[in-house]
Parts: sequence; C-alpha cells; structure tokens
Amino acid sequence: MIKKLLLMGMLLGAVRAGAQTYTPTADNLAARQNFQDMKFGLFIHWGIYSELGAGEWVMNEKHISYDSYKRLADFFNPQAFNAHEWVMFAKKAGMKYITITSRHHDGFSMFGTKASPYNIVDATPYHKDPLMELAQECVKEGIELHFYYSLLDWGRKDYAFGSPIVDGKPVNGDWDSYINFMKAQLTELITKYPGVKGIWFDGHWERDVNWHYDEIYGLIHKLNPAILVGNNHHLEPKEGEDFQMFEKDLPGANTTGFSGKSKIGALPLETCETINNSWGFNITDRSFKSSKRIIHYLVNAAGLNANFLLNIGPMPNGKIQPEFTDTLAIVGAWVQKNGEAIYGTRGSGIPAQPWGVITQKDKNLYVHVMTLPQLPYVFIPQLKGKVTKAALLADGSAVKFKQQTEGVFVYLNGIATDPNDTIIKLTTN
Ligand code: FHN
Repeated sequence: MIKKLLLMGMLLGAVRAGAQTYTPTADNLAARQNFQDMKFGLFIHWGIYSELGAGEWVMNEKHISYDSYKRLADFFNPQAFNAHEWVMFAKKAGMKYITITSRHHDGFSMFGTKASPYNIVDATPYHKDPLMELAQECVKEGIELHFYYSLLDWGRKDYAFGSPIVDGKPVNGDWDSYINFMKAQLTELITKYPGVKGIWFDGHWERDVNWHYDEIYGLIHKLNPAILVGNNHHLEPKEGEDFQMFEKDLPGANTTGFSGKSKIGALPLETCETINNSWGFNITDRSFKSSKRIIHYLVNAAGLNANFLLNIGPMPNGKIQPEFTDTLAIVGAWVQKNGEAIYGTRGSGIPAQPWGVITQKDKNLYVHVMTLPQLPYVFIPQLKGKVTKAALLADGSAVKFKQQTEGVFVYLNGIATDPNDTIIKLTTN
C-alpha cells in the first residue's frame, strides 16, 4: 500500500514537472499592452537572396545548390544601407515597431554571430552588422525592434532538410546540435542587441518534430521576461507564446489556406501582409498595393483587435525602392491625421459591417466608414452604452445620430467624407 502511494506521488510530481505552465510576468503583460497600442509595424525581409531579386525562396524555387547559393555572400555588400533612413522611413509611415529577418530559411545570419561563420560580418565583404546599427537607431528613435527567426534551415547539416523524421528528430541530422545552435543565436540576439522586444518564429510547418519550445521559449523569457514570443506556425497559440500571428489574412479569415487551424485565442493579435506580392526583394513584382488598400488593411485589422505588420523587401544595396517610400508617405500622412482612431485602440467586439469597422478606446468608439453605403446612414448593431455625442474626427463637427435598443444610426448626409475612411467619433457614457 505504502509503495503504491509513493508511486502515485512520484507520478503526480512528474506530471506536474512536465506540465510547466507559463505565467507571464507583469513586465511581459505590460509589453503585451504596449504591443497592442502600437498597432502598426514594419516587417523587413532582407538577406543575401535580395541580390537575385526573386524573393527569399529563390534558392529553393530555382533549385540552387547550397554551395552555389553560398557564393552570394561573397558579394553581398550593401554600401547604401543606412539604419537611420530605415527607421525614419518606418516612423514617417506611422509605424511604431520593426520586425526584421535575423535569419531566414536559407540559414544566412544577417547579424554578427559566433554560432556560425555563415553571417554578414564574417562571410561578406561588408563586414558590418546592420542589425546592431538598426537596434541602436531604434532605441534612439523610440521604435521597438523584433527579430524574425527561422526555425527551418535549408543548408545546415544538423537540420538535415529533406531527411525523414523519426521519433521527433531528422534521421540524417543532429537535432540536439541544431536546437543548441538556435539557443546560442537567440541568446546573442536577446543579450547583445539593445532594446529588442520580440522574437517572431517561422518555419515550424516544415516538419513534424519536437521543436523543444519549452526550452527555447523558457530561455528567451529567462533572458528577458518581457520579450514577446510569437510563432507563425499557423496553429492555435502554444504554451509560452505571447502573441498570435496571422499571415496574409485578417484574424478569422482564411483566404490563404494558412489560417485554417489558427482559431483566434486570447493573446494579442498581429497580421502581416506584403506591400506588393513578395516578402524579399523581387525585381519583377510590380503589383504594388495602393495607399488606400494599405490604410484599409490597417483599419480592418484594428477593428478586429489586431496589429498590422506591413512587409517590404529592401534592395540588395540597402535602399528601399521609391514605390514603397511614395506609398508609405501617403499612408503616414493619413495615420498622422487619424491616429487617434488607431493607436491605443482595441477592437470594439462589434462585428465588421459591409461599410467598415469600429475601434474603441475607453468610452470612445470610432466608426470607420470605408465604403460609403447607398443609403445616407450606417447602422451599428450591438452597441453597449448610451451615445452622448457624435462628431467627425477630421474637424470635430457634429454628426446626427439616433440610438434605439437594437443599435445606433449615424447619418452621413451633409458631412465631409474622406475617400479612404470617414471616421465618426461616438462618445458613450
Ligand atoms: O516561408 C515564409 C516566407 O518566406 C515569409 O517569411 C513569410 C512571412 O510570414 N512566412 C513564411 C511562410 O509562412
């Protein structure tokens, strides 16, 4: 009997030890709030692949052998890179944070790392660390910095891309070595680079292995508990993650096929989308989104309680192409004028309507009319609280409204509409 009880006790202990539950610290919770307040970020895909001007998957898509691809490092020399210019570009666009690829699937590290010689400082004639310059500039300019980090690696022997997976490990690789390599790099990224606030993982979907997230996320939060961990695994959030992301889809939508299994959880949300149709620099991709489309994506995301991370792929010389700067200058001017209805807001919980969405901050609701309706009013269902005032955000002029039990009618006749988004601020008690 005593033996049996002892065994049960040991088992329970083991279960408890295995079932580590992640409790975010107060600093982490504050970082999540701040993350949600920022609403708009710049995603940057930049690497040696940029030289070929055909996106970041070029090695894989064009069947370039790893050894041939590696030569790109020999002549990657982005002399025109200027961290200040990039940060000012983001700031001017109204973005509050930058998420940049520290290492993509090609396995090339865009930062000075001791964990592999295949990095921008040691393997290119540039010999400098652009991510350090960017981190320092971000601190100076009050922009948050997050690092994208690929779990998938097409070239490393220990990762063994293409290997069969048995018992959660690649048969032809050395999985423990790969996990340790990632831990070493993540430690560098978090401890060496000033002001880093988040890690954005990608590549989980490539194989069904034991990614050791308990160790990896545990390490990140041990090094800095306030760091926000997100993983583009296209699944529901996992233990140890601090925000949930969606790729090329607003939360709840699944036009890409990526989001079928990513039911919306309780964490802060982010959605990323490309400014044209490519993540990394693509010289033939001229499908540039208009400023209006970008503004609408931002507003729709905010209406669904999500941040918008808009991607650009800078050119191999380190410059951002003029099509992007022109569009984002327009977006920036719009956000500067209408930021009250975006920054610091949360989704109102009122579903998106055919004409637009509603964001909320404290007792204020912001009605974003992006498609003018046929009838001269919009109807807002499920609105809690009594509306005491309605005014056009642009100039504060009064707007007529009528509140009934089923919702609020806001009348648009006679008001100055905005071709991007006519915003009416409702004050409730
Ligand atoms: O394969 C990557 C792709 O190159 C890019 O980085 C995007 C960004 O969300 N994520 C992956 C696809 O899910």
